[in-house]
Amino acid sequence: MAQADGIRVLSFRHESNAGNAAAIAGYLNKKPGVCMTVSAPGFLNGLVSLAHATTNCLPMILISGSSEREIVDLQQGDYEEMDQLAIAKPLCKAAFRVLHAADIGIGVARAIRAAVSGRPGGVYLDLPAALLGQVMDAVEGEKSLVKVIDPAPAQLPAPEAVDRALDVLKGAKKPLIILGKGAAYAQCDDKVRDFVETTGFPYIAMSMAKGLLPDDHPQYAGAARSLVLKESDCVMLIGARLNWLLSHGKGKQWGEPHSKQFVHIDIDPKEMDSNQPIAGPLVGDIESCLTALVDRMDGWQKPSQEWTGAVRAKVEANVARMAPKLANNNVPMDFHGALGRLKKIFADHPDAILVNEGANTLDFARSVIDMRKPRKRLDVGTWGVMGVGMGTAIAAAVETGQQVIAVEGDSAFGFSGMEVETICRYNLPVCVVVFNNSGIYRGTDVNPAGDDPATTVFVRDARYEMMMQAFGGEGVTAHSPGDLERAVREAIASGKPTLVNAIIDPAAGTESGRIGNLNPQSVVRKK
Ligand code: ADP
Ligand code: TZD
Ligand code: MG
Repeated sequence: MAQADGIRVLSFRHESNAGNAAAIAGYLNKKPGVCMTVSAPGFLNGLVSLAHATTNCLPMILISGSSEREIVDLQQGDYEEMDQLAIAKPLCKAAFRVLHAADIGIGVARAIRAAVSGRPGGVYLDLPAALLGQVMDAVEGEKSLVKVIDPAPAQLPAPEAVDRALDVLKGAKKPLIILGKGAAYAQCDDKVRDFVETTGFPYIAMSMAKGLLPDDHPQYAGAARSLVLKESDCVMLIGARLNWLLSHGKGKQWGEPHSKQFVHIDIDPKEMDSNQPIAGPLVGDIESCLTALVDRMDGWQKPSQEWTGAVRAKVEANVARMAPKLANNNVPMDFHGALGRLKKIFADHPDAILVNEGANTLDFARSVIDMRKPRKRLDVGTWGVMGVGMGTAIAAAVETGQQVIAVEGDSAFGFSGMEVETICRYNLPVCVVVFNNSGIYRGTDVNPAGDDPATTVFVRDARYEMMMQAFGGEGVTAHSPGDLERAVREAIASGKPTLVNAIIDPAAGTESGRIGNLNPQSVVRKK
C-alpha cells in the first residue's frame, strides 16, 4: 500500500540493517528515516539500531506492530507477546503508542518532532494489533493528519553566552577547535568554514566530521592530534561530546594536569560540564551559534604563528613519515599498502561516500583516507557498533545517488553481509571492500588448549567475493595493492554492485587498544 501511495520502501534481510539504514538516512537528510518491523523478535532486532541512533543523535523512527494489548498486559501468551513500549522507552529519545486510528496523525507528528528537534535521536512508535484492523471515514482520516510545521526550530544562544564564549576564545594562546558529527549533521557547512577560517585556529575533526572542511585544509591538525590535544590551552567543541572518544578531556594525552579552558557549542544544555568544566557554554543550534559568533568577530586577532606554525610543522612531518608506508606494494598486503591505494581513489572521487567498520580496518582507514566534502564518511559512531556497514551503505547510495565504497573488516562485514543481496536487488552503486585478514584484529591467534580454532580466527582463504557473485554482482579477489586499486576503480566506472575480497596479511593487525595489556594475568606473567 505504501508503494502504491508513492512512498519508496526498501526491504532488508534483517531489521537491524534496515534500522541502521533509516538512521543514516535521517543523518543525511535531517529528516527521520523510518524503519518498520513485525512484533517481538522483529522489534528486538530493530531495537539495537534504535539505541544506536539515539546514542549517535541520529533521527529515526522505529514503527513496530505489537500483539493484542489486553492479552499482553495479562500475560496470557499471545503470538509474539511482548510489552514493546516498556522495553523501548529507556533505549530511545521518546516512545509513543497509538490505540485509535483517529490518533495516528498526532502520533506520527509527535514522533517526527521528538526525532529531529533539539538533540536528534530515535523514537519508537508502537502500533498494537487492534489498531491495524480499525477503520474510519477517509475524509475524517485525511483531516486527522498533521502537517508538522518547523519540526526542528532554530535555537538561538543568549547574547551574554556569545560574549562570554568570545572572551574565553580571545584569551587563548594555543587554541584548538574540535568538530564533531553534530556540526556535520547541522548542514551549515559554509558557516563552519567561515568561522574556522575567521578564527585561524587549528582544528581536528571527529571521524564523521572529517571533510566538513577538506582534510588538506591548512588549518587541519588531524596529523598532529597528539600535539594539539596535549599543548592547547583552550579547546572549542562544536557538535562533539567529550566522551570516551576524546578520553573525557582527561589524562596524559590531554597533558594532564592541565588548566585548559573549554568552549562548547551544543544544542543540549545537559551536555555542558558533563566531563570537564565549560568556561564558555553556548547552548543553541550550531548555525545560530556560529552566526552570532562571526557577527561579533570584527578585527579578530588570529593566534600566533608560533602556535600555528608548530602545529603545521608537526602535520607535515607526520604526513611525510607516513608516505612511504602507504606506497608499499607488499604481498600479502598490509593495511597501509591497501589503504594507500584507496586514499588515491578517494582523492580522485571526492563525491564518493566512505562507509567504514572493523578494528584495524577502521582505525587505519580513518587516519589514512582524506575526506574532502561534508558527510562523506559514515562509520560505527559513538559505540563502535559492528554491523552498521551494509545498512549504512545502502542508505547512503539510495539517499545520495553517489558511489559508495564500504571498507569493511572481515569480522565487521559478517554482521550484515547478507544485505549484499539487497544491494544487488536494488542494483546500487556500492563497492564493498572486505579487508580479509582471516580474523578479528588478526588471523594468527592459536588456541593453546584444544582442537577448536582460537576465538578470533576465521576460515582461511574465505571467498567473500562469491557472496556478491551469488546474487549477480561482481566479485573480485585482490592479492596486491595494484589488484585492489584496479578492482575498485572498475567498480566505480561500472557502478555495479561489487565485492572486492582484499587479502590482508593475517599477521598485520594489532589488538584494538592493546587491551590485553590490562589483564591482571599478563601483569603477573611479566613479574
Ligand atoms: P562526535 O562523535 O563526532 O564527537 P557526538 O555524537 O559525540 O559527535 O556529538 C554530537 C553532538 O552534537 C551531540 O551532543 C548533539 O547534541 C549535538 N548536536 C547535534 N545536532 C546539533 C545542532 N544542530 N546544533 C547543535 N548541536 C547539535
Ligand atoms: N559486537 C558488536 C555489535 N560491536 C562490536 N564493536 C563488537 C562486537 C566487538 N568488536 C569490536 O569492537 S571490533 C570487532 C568486534 C567484533 C571486529 C574486528 O575485526 P575486523 O577488523 O575483522 O572487523 P580487523 O581489521 O581484523 O581489525
Ligand atoms: Mg579482520
